[in-house]
Amino acid sequence: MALRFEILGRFNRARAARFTLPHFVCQTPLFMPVGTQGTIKGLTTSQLEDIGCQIILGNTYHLALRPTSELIDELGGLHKFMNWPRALLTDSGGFQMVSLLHLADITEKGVTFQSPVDGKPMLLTPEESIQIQNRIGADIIMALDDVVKTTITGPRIEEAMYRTLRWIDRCIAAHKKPHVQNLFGIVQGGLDPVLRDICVKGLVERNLPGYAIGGLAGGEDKDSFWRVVAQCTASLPEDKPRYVMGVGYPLDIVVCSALGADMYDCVYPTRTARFGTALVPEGVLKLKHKAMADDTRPVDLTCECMVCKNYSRAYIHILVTKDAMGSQLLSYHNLFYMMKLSRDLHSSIVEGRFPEFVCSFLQKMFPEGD
Ligand code: PRF
Ligand code: ZN
Repeated sequence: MALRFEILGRFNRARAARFTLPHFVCQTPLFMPVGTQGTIKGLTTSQLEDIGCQIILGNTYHLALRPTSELIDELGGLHKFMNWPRALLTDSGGFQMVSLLHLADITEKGVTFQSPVDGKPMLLTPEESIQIQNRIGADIIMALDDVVKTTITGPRIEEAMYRTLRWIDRCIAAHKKPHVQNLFGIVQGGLDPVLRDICVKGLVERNLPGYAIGGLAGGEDKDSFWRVVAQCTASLPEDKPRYVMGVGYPLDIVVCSALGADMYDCVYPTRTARFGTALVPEGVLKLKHKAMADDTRPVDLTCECMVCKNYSRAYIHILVTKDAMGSQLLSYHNLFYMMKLSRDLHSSIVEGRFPEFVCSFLQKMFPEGD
């Protein structure tokens, strides 16, 4: 195992930990920004370090197509290639293919899809996904899973869960670098508590260094989503990290952390920035709105980030439709907000004031009389 996970504090089910990975010592709960082609759109790696980013997520699928995993390997791995000294996690690729290309087809062998580069049919097997991720060299690599939308029902959910369990053994067998890279398994099973339970038990038997809860944040209602998280965290091992995949709304991160989850990733903060939306304690602020045109205040009056210290809403309002700098500044602010949220969760749990933090978070987001 190439990680250490030491719990520093708890509040009921919530935990704060020191999470030691080969390239960085992280504090949990933590949020991972998503970088597709080896970059977080709009930010340099030194800016990511400045805002306190500890670990970023890269997508196997994108990196394998361009610049190719062989080239990344030749250049000394993704850390070196993208000039990022801290921790990295790569996702296995299946989910991206299924969600991006509707042409993807899943069989027992793996995921077949048409290459967006030349249109040729390609097959991503569990073995290949791991081989590619071994070449890329991230601190955490993800098993190839069979992901189905939580909004569908019927035997497909069960098939995908059992296939994910069969594939985990192929992933484990293919993994050549367990001493430097941590392979996480992914719990599937839709919204069915019986299937989720079978999947958790099956993965825990394999004694992996960490576990992810997959298949969520795909359009199901909040009650179902939070219930699956609560059920899985209740039966996953206490002393291993738990990662809820694809989750990135601040409120969901607060709720899932209260339920005992430790890690999150999402394109939301950077994607929404490109549409002119800032994350603020009150919820969101739409910088394209007419009212911003003559608003001389910073994006968030309480934010300590470089953008809020130096620029007005009026300035960003102009930029947002005219220049890439607009979305760059908003991405910087939004990721700063996510990093601060992670730090606040960690310190409030360690210092025994998690309930006060959650109350004040909710009061700002849902003020009385609104
Ligand atoms: N599996 C993988 N990546 C993912 C997910 C998943 O279930 C999600 C949740 N929908 C986001 N990213 N491999
Ligand atoms: Zn700011």
